[in-house]
Amino acid sequence: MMFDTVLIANRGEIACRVIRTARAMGLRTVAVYSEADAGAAHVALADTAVCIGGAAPAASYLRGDAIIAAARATGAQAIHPGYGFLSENPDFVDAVTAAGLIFVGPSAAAIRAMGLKDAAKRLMAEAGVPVVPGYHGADQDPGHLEVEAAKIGYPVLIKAVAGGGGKGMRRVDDPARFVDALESAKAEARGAFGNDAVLIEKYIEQPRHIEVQVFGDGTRAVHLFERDCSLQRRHQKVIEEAPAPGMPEEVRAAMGAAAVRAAEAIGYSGAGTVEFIVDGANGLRADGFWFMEMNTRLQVEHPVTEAITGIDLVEWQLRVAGGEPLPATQADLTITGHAFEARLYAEDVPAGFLPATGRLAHLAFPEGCRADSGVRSGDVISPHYDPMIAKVIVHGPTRAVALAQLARALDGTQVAGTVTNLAFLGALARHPGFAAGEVDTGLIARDLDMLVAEAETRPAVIAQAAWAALGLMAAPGWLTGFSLWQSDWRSVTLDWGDGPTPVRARVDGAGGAVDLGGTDVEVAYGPGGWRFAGVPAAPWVRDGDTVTVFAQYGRAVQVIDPLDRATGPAGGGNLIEAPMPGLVRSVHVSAGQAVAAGDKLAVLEAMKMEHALTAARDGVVAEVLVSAGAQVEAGAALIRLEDEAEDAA
Ligand code: MV4
Repeated sequence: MMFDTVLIANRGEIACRVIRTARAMGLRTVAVYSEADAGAAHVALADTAVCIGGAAPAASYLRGDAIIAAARATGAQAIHPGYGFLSENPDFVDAVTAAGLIFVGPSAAAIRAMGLKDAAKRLMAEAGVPVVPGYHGADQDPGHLEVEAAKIGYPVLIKAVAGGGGKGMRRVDDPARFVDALESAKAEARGAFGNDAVLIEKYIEQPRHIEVQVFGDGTRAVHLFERDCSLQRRHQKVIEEAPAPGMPEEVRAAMGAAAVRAAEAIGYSGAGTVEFIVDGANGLRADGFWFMEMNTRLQVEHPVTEAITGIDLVEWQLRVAGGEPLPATQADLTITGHAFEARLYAEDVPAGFLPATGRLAHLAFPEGCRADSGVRSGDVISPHYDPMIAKVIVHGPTRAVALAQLARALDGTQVAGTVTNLAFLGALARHPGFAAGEVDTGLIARDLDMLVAEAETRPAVIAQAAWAALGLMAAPGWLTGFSLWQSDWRSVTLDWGDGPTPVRARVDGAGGAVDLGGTDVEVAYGPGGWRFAGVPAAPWVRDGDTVTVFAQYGRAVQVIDPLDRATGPAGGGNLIEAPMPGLVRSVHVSAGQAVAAGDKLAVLEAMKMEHALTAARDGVVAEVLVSAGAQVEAGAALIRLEDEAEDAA
């Protein structure tokens, strides 16, 4: 190899993933990190690490100079960019090369050639790669573009040449709307890319996003088959698979050959992806796919290709960057089975997929899947970067088996401490249309409501949370719940999404029941441990006042501290209520008495503990509603303070 040390200019799961392969190849690894990532997994994984700046990407991961300086300082002879950040920045490639270092990826020229959609399409057309019928010329006069659109035939798509990921795109069905749509697309492109040039394409009605993995050595290239990434939401890929469902062999061969021609046309070196748009209207056809764009980097979803080919693409990247020829011929490469990847994000799906943050109190993945993650239990999901938690990858002998493995892997994935899109991924993995191979880019949008609907938390799950909150999950000792006179009822206030709810649990040695207020859940301890409503207890964790039961993709149940309730003014701020059922041990005030915030008003005995109920604010006692010795229910009013206005009068 031409180098023995590689610097990974990235963070999160891809940095960890690259470090693992580099280390397995006997290379020394250098991580770079922002101040916000000082405790991150990739820093711990590398042999050495260098802080390159502040949390914002522009202050760290996008600072090419700091990254190159870090390489020099640590003796790294090569830099792997991962994806995103500087991975497709030709000026960075030039700077790396000028510094006498090796960029693990394509040449700056290849990146530039694919950087603008119009030039890329012209180049591909010359190389005999099918491109979407349309106009991608230099003449941007609106009148000329309108004529071109009419020649193409409506509906057409106006696209920003500097665009990507659906930005600066406008569909036009009615010729009368063309000029408006053109202006709007150009305005968006100016704003987003500082370049308002557009191209026009025939609109492909039922598009499927099928991309071909290619690998070149600068002269020749091979393809490693296709990935179907049609399951997207707002141009964000959610679940990817390889190979594409319903792909006939001759179409696979035609797309693969076209992708190889594309790569060889630009002297491509390293891992790349040729993205096609495919007409999914009536089966995949050799005349129904067209070049969209070429991604000159290793992509997020590369693991599904690794699964079906058995190739480690990062190993190939490092070997070819180190001067080796292509590690395989096309004849060497075959497809085995089927693979899926699901992208697990910290995001609030019901709130519209808003990015979420939080500290991961717990993160664990089941057997039977590959989980590429950049965070561990205890890590914080940073608000500065993409809130990806992990990629869950499965590989099976057939698509049906792989999909069942994906569903099972998602069921067994345990995340506590932040909201995630896990339930959404699970719903997709069990979506009947998806299972039937009807992957089209509109699937998620069409069935969004069903996919984001949150199932009610099962009573057995809440009951287990109550049992855990009360500290009863250990194997029952013979004294547990033992009581001479009556069943040992214990109370706890829980909130599983419907607001604070008082819950009571009766413990009778190796069994009992939980009263959820209207629903009773039978509890029993047997050889397999606790069962709730006959269902074995699910794995669970407690983190502070949150119990997370890993059932139904994870249900977080808040344990409401009764004292918070007592001091939190209830009933408009005048009533002090019993936070749970109990015995009034003593009352310390009388009507008309002035009290200050924090003064002890009464003592309630409950759950074998004495709870002092204190005034939440200064005020005057209006009425004492109970006396010592009284048994009270949760929520019973004990003391009423006068309205603050009355006091002021
Ligand atoms: C198209 C198209 C229909 N016809 N081009 C979306 C982002 C970029 N990758 C290209 N995209 C599209 N280009 C023509 N001529 C429909 C889309 C499209 C899409 C394509 C693949 C997967 C998901 C998509 C979601 C919306 C639009």
